[in-house]
Amino acid sequence: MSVRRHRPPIKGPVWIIALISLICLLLIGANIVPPRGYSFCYVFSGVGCKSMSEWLPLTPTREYSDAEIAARGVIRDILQTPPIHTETPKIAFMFLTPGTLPLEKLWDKFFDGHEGRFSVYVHASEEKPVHLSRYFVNRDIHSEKVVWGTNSMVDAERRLLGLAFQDPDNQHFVLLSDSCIPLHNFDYVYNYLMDTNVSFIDSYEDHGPHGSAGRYSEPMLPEIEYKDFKKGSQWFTMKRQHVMIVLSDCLYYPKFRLYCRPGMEGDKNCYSDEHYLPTFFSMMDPAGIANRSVTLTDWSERKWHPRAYQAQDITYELLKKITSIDESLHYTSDENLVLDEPCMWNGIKRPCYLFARKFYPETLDNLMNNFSNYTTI
Ligand SMILES: *[C@@H]1O[C@H](CO)[C@@H](O)[C@H](O)[C@H]1NC(C)=O
Ligand SMILES: *[C@@H]1O[C@H](CO)[C@@H](O)[C@H](O)[C@H]1NC(C)=O
Ligand SMILES: *[C@@H]1O[C@H](CO)[C@@H](O)[C@H](O)[C@H]1NC(C)=O
Ligand SMILES: CC(=O)N[C@H]1CO[C@H](CO)[C@@H](O)[C@@H]1O
Repeated sequence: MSVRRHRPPIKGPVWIIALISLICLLLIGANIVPPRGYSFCYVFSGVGCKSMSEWLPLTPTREYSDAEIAARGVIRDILQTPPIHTETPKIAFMFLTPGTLPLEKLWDKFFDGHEGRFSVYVHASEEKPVHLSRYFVNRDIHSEKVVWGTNSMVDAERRLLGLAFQDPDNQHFVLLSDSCIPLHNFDYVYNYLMDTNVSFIDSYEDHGPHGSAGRYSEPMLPEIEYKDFKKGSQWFTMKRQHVMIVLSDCLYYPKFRLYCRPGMEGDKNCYSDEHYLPTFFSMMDPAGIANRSVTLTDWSERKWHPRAYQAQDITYELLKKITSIDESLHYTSDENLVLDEPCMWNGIKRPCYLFARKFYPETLDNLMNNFSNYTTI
């Protein structure tokens, strides 16, 4: 079931990046000075937008702006470019944390013996972490303050992606927090993520007050329509092509930056970490995402914060239960509707979760002692 193939290195991505940079510059220019009537299509083709639009396969339901046509064209091309497989494909594990990672020793155990197949990045937003594991030493990236619920969260995610993207061996990218634990052993996680074509990005419709009804606002138009606005957990895994389209997005993210934030229009609170990626990917590559997260967050208590596990909760039964869940539940705020879907992986039903949160620091010893037992369930 392996999808790894070896191709000679090609110059394609260099061109793509150059093209993206050019288009970003043009888009920034287009946004500063709205140049109605002057289209940058001429810059490229000299033949005008009419012939340009002839080769666009999409039939838009409305007329796209120049910036959208450009963005969609670039994104389509990136998605159609086959991934370049390197000799040593790696998974980038990107940790978003205030400071020292309390469960680092558990992750050390998880990584042990798998050198060369992963890389670690730590974004510590409050204080410089103390590292106990050799896999984490010198892996702190430049970081900035992260205020919960604001765009600084998405900025930090993009900063991690941008840095991890520098290593061409990184083929899949995983976002984790300081309270996340691995639920399976390294080989299981590696194969689950690498032997599939999708990104595990959560995306679903919630028409309630904590979904589009309460959080969408009209200035997002025309690029983001009400029907496009999706919700999902921020804890994603992403394949390399998807990272490329996120890093090159200089049209849709600015809309969220401006119009999806706490205190919008007086009483609206929008949290872009729960909406930007779910919306962006459901618009740009709906079939390329799994519409579910592989990180378990237990919302079953339906409180403002998810359930957090303490030392006495860590039993064989609990770990067995969460590692075997094979249906994903989405709790919406739309009359408390719960959406229940089987977790599919390459067309077969499999356990949903590779990671789980939130685990208090005090759970470390129990998890360490039981790691080799529960990860082989
Ligand atoms: C992934 O996509 C490629 C072509 O895009 C296809 O040949 C391959 O079978 C796919 N792999 C899986 C596991 O779906
Ligand atoms: C994810 O949901 C979209 C609809 O929003 C659907 O088109 C797509 O097929 C789904 N992806 C998978 C892998 O099921
Ligand atoms: C893990 O622990 C449970 C409970 O003690 C035991 O029943 C099970 O056989 C163990 N599994 C492995 C793989 O060691
Ligand atoms: C199932 C299992 O192995 N449980 C053990 C988990 O770790 C604690 C100590 O940290 C042991 O007491 C349990 O027996």
